[in-house]
Amino acid sequence: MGVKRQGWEKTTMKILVLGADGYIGWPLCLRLESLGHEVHGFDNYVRRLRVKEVGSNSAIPIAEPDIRNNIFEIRSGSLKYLYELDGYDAIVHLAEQPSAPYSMQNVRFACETVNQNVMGTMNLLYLMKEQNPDAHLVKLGTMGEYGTPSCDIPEGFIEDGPMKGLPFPKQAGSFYHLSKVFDTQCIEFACRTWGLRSTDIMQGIVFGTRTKELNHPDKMTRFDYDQYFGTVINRFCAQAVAEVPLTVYGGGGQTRGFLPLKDSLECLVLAIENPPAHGEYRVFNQFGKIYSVTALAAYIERACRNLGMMARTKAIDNPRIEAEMHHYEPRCEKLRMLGYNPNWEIWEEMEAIIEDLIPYKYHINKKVIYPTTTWK
Ligand code: USQ
Repeated sequence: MGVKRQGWEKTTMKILVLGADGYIGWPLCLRLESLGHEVHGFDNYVRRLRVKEVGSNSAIPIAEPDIRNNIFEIRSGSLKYLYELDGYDAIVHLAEQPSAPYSMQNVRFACETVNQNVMGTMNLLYLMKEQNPDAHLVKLGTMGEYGTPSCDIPEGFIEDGPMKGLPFPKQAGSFYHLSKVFDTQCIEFACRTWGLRSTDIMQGIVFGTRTKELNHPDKMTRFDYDQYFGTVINRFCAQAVAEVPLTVYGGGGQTRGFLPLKDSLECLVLAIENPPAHGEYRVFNQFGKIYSVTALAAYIERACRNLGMMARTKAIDNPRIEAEMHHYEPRCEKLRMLGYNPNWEIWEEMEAIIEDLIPYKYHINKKVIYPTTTWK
């Protein structure tokens, strides 16, 4: 079967997805396979354990690994035991501990996050150097690496002046985000020194339940809403469905870039199918639209009204140390140049999530929603 899209000459690619059981990894595997690529998945299933350990669950039930494996096979194991990288065109690295609050609980969780994330990336870089230096590493970083500086945020590199071309300074807001800053430094170093090639994706906050491949109960991807693994839009949707107040932290002026899950897949596919040159380290800022937390809460209220429901908002003390009123002008041009065009309305996306959660209303554990971990 031949597929041929803009800028990409091969008919199929051989792609390894690390973190294939995750919120993004699972639907990404299904998407890449549906595009005709040869896809191999790898995961150690630690996310499932961590969510259970914090007393939570995926609001939308997900298939057990053996059932998932009948749909798409995921090899089980830890990144450090990954040994065979030969022959892959692209390696997508999503296999990290993704939660800022989880990393901020205490020294144990901070070290666990930094250790696993950074060591995983370093092991992978060495393996690529030894076995497959031509492969394209697509690495999931985060917009949170940049923090919230008072100037506009370029895509990875300073664009003008005497420091033009140097990496843009990072000012992460948690040990989790810092682990990604160090990943970034390692990857840039590996490209500069060993001639590897990579796209480092500075992704914003992903939300949503739907992609076109998630069309059967056994194919659903996880949906977390607890204080650690839920992110703000998904949490607010679950809170509205569970009829608890929306947890706006502090002043609510915190502003971030967001994109639906379907756009995250589209952007990752664009990066994979349009690889950088050998030895190139490139950075994509990956988000669709920018909102403040207060604006999101207002949109959730609107989405609920459209569905005949009511959402209430409750400002609570901010458990994090972060700017609550700040400049936020990050650029996102490279993916737009490859064809990404965010074409959705936020309240419609929220309505879809809420509709998908309503059947599982009594599955949502209200006890794991309120934040107890603080940055103080
Ligand atoms: N927030 C609330 N109420 C909540 C949850 C969050 O007001 O109930 C606020 C937070 O204080 C923060 C903002 O919403 O200002 C975003 O918080 P989040 O938990 O949705 O996102 P964050 O901790 O930044 O991390 C998430 C993912 C992470 C990814 C990052 C992208 O967990 O893996 O790297 O989003 S970004 O935020 O662009 O760095």
